[in-house]
Amino acid sequence: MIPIFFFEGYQVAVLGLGKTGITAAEALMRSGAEVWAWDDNEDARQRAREKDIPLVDLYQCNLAELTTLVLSPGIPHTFPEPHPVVSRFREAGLEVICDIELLVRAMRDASYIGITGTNGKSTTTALLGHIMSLGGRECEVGGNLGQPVLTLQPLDHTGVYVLEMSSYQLELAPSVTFDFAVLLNIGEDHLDRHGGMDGYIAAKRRIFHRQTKPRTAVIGIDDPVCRKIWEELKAADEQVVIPVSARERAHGGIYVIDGWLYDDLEGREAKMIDLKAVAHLPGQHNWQNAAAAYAVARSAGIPAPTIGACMLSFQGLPHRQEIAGLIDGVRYVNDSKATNAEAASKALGCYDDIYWIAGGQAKSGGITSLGPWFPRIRKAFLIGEAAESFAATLGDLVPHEICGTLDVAVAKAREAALVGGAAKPVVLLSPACASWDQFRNFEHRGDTFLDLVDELPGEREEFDSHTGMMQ
Ligand code: UMA
Repeated sequence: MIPIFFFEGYQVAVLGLGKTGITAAEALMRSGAEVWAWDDNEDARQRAREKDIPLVDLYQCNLAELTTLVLSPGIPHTFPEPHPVVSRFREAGLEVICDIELLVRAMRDASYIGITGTNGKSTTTALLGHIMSLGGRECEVGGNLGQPVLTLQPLDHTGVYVLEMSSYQLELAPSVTFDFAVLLNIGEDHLDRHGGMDGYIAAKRRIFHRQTKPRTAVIGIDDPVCRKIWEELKAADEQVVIPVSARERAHGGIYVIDGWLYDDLEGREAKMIDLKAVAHLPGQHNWQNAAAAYAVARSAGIPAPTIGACMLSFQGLPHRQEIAGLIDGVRYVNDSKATNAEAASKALGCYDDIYWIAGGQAKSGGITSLGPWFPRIRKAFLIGEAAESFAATLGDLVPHEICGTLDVAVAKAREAALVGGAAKPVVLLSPACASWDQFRNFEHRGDTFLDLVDELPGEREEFDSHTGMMQ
């Protein structure tokens, strides 16, 4: 846990007692601060009481002795409107920050790598952490991907924090200047929290805040918003700027063409890694993640062959195109994290003969946007509340069956895949829906799928977790 020495003996307010708030309160208390914690939800307050975290009603308390409110990133502080406690603190001239700000103030000697983007930031963060660790760096990985940063280990000047940064966190950590800052891509997301697209872009752009050379910006140039930011950063010439692309050659950068990663950092194109052989980074979206991770690791001095070996041994993240097994020639893939059509399209684009398990609690727009991928789907097995509406969208275009529950869908998909005659059949759980109609969350849905696959009969083929290939 991070010692927050500068608040020893002082009172500090903490609002929101989810993962971030509980760990912030605990780190502050261990460091000798007097914590005043609050959450609008009584269950959350009860969980805090059980951990002996002192509760103080921050709507009513005397602000005279306070300087700081540590805010959970999920709580609005600007749009759609500031939380009343935030307004109260700001009107009194007090600072409002998140746990990342406490980390960077406490661990001043360490290096920092920040990764943001609308999609792919968790995978890129985990991959970079894997490469930096195996490359011999003392390294701690956390942030938005689920590990609150104040639970990480203290690091000195030899260590590096690899942090996934959400747009919410970027707005609440004014002191952070990343040695390497990665912006992967920008699409529409969280617009209500940022007052529209301009606010969202501005929040993401904060990843490059106060960078000067030799600090480095790594930026995906495959979408128009990031491409424009790249051009602006290049023109301003304040930090080293490295473009990455999963589509086209990028002079002075890292790019992927036909699955091959090319290193052009020194202006001499070199063909480096065959990403098609990396089982846990399938698809063009993952190639962009791999290119960004390579750009940082290579610039940080990790040798290219080490990076290539690390990519092969990367296991991916749970519930994101996670390989659940190879049974009787059928590959089972758990992509339960795909809670909307956009996310499901990434997995559907990776395989040719798909037995697709989809459905749950539908998002607006359903699966109409997935039309281009329909020819890859041999048959769909539909579950949950969305089954009828998905069936209507699939119509005569894709054979489908309403299965109701996941256990029925897995059994039926297996039967169909076994007799379908496809060369490389894949049973893919990529639901394009939230899970809450039948599961606690997407993790519960994915774990249930893994258990069901574990119980399937048949001959399990030896599976090389490094390459994802049958041996
Ligand atoms: N709360 C209030 N009042 C409010 C709103 C919320 O008191 O008006 C309380 C809730 O009752 C709850 C707490 O605030 O107890 C929730 O705080 P939080 O939403 O910040 O959740 P944490 O558990 O602290 O998780 C946060 C990130 N959540 C969000 O940003 C929404 C987690 O990212 C992150 O993994 C975690 O910190 C550790 O760093 C999740 C996420 O969905 C995965 N992120 C978004 C995304 O990826 O798109 C940004």
